[in-house]
Amino acid sequence: MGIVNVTPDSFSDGGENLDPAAARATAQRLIQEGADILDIGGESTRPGAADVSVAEELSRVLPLLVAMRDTGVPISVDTSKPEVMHAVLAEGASIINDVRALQAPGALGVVARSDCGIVLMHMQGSPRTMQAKPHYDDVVREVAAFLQVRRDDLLAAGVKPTRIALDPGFGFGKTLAHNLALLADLGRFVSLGQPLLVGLSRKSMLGQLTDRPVDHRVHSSVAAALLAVERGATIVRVHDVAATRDALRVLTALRGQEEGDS
Ligand code: HH2
Repeated sequence: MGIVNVTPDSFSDGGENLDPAAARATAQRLIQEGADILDIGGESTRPGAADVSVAEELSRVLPLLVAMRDTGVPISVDTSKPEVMHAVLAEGASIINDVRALQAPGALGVVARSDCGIVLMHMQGSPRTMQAKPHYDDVVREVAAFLQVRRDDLLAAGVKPTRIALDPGFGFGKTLAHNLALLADLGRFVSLGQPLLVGLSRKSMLGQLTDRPVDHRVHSSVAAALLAVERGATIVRVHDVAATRDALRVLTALRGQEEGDS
């Protein structure tokens, strides 16, 4: 899943795609590099990010969605607002990726009435405050329990399980230790029975581990994506599609070899 943030303030690509032609060029490049899905975001969720109105978010997301919807690559929209969900689904989005797991009033109903794919992500707190003092007694158990409840709420609303992917939400109300515990125990999330999406690309935990600024985290991001897929992730949400693709080709070849051996 290749990331295109049409925002002034995203932590990694903020401001790069505000011009519609630049946004299209980024999206086309990610497709050429091998993205299977494009994830378009119009609201930054980095720690401390400002709120964005429905009208503003739609004015950022819709032109790119309309430009890219006939490329054959499914478009995911990263949003938490039911009004935005409704509008982008009407304009051809295939997936709603919600870092707030459809907790906004009305959001669950909007996706349940459509046939879109859904990503439910875990976050502790809200972007404004989430990194202030994250606390868990058992991060893996609590995050898995939350995702299971949200998944079951969708099933109760009549959504088929094949439409739902889960995401532990790396960096969303989590310390480095929490993030590492989640990555080490990714199998617990796989055992919930849904495809697993993991987003570690260029995130601050990689900065903490490597002491590198955000534009020098490609190598650590590729390593993180590879480790996530090895532990069962089915979708990796990344900025650096070409580099991630190459790494995953090596893993795929190795898996093919191992299957041939057994
Ligand atoms: N991370 C970000 C945004 N959306 N969605 C899912 N499902 N999982 C994630 O880990 C995730 C996400 C944050 O990264 P980015 O979009 O690069 O930055 P920003 O939120 O500042 O736009």
